[in-house]
Amino acid sequence: HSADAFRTDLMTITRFVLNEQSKHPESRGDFSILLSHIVLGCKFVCSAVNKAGLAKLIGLAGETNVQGEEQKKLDVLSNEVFVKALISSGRTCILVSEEDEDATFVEPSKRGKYSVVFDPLDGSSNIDCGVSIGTIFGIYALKDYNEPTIEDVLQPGKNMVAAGYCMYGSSCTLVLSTGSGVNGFTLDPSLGEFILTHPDIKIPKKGNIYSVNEGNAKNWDSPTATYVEKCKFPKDGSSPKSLRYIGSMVADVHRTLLYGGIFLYPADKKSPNGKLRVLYEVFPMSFLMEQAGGQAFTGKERALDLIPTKLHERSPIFLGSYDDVEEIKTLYAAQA
Ligand code: AHM
Ligand code: MG
Repeated sequence: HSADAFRTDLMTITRFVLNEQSKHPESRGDFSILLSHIVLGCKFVCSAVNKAGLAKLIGLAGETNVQGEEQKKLDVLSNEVFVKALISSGRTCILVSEEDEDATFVEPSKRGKYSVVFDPLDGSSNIDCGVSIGTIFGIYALKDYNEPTIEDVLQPGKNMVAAGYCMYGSSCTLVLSTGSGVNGFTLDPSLGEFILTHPDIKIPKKGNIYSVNEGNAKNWDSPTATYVEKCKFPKDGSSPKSLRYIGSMVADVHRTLLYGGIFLYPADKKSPNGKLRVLYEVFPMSFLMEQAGGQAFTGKERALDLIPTKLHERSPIFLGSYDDVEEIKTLYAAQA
């Protein structure tokens, strides 16, 4: 049994992506290089997040350090790390970050074919209390990247070639799809490597958890209100669903992916477009959900069909288990 005590054949994320690429003979390894830079950003943020509680002691984010210099907030720091890592990969041409008002156009000498949309540190309300937060990213490939324009990133989510997130939680988990299923990798801190721990993730067809900020219920539209009422007081004899809501999209979506159920950030009277951003929150998570066998719906259409008109546009979103999202779709269809 001693031989089994340690896994000796480790599937790192790099090895995994190289394997996938070898199925495409035309591939020149650009995607692996891009991904390794994203992974570096995730490792950096993970390490910074783990030390965040020590901020007062050692002078981290948002605190004044011993030299009296103002330290950068964790989200600002994370953004800088991702932007620099992505540019230096030499494989990107346009970057859209939640932290930056405008898109970044990479200078011609460092340009490559990929556009990356990302939220470097999502779940801001959870940063200071040590609750799970995450990075979300989506990747487009441009056919021609000599004259990149904003239109090149204002593309429906279904045009993405890859999407993923990294959750900084009780462990650091990176979930990735390159368009053929979803795989999860856990950071082994002693190796500094993400190891494949959740191969081919499939979301349960139906779940028994709903996840929504019920504090907004007063302003919900009727399909959302009806749906949540049914979760709590089912009329068909089934058991009520459990409510779980962390308030970090990455953590709420990660649980939904693994356990099944539905995550909702609906429109309400105060925010007719909901809260979550289309390009770097709604799209990547919708891409992963579909790749895992679930669905993602905006209240009007399949989320990945949406064509964004602005970089930081918002949309309502309902995503999760196939059957649960189907129910929401039926309620919206009945109202229309
Ligand atoms: P942020 O980008 O300011 O961190 O906001 C996004 C977060 C998501 O992670 C989460 O799903 C949502 O906001 C929670 O919002 P609320 O506090 O309104 O429930
Ligand atoms: Mg965010």
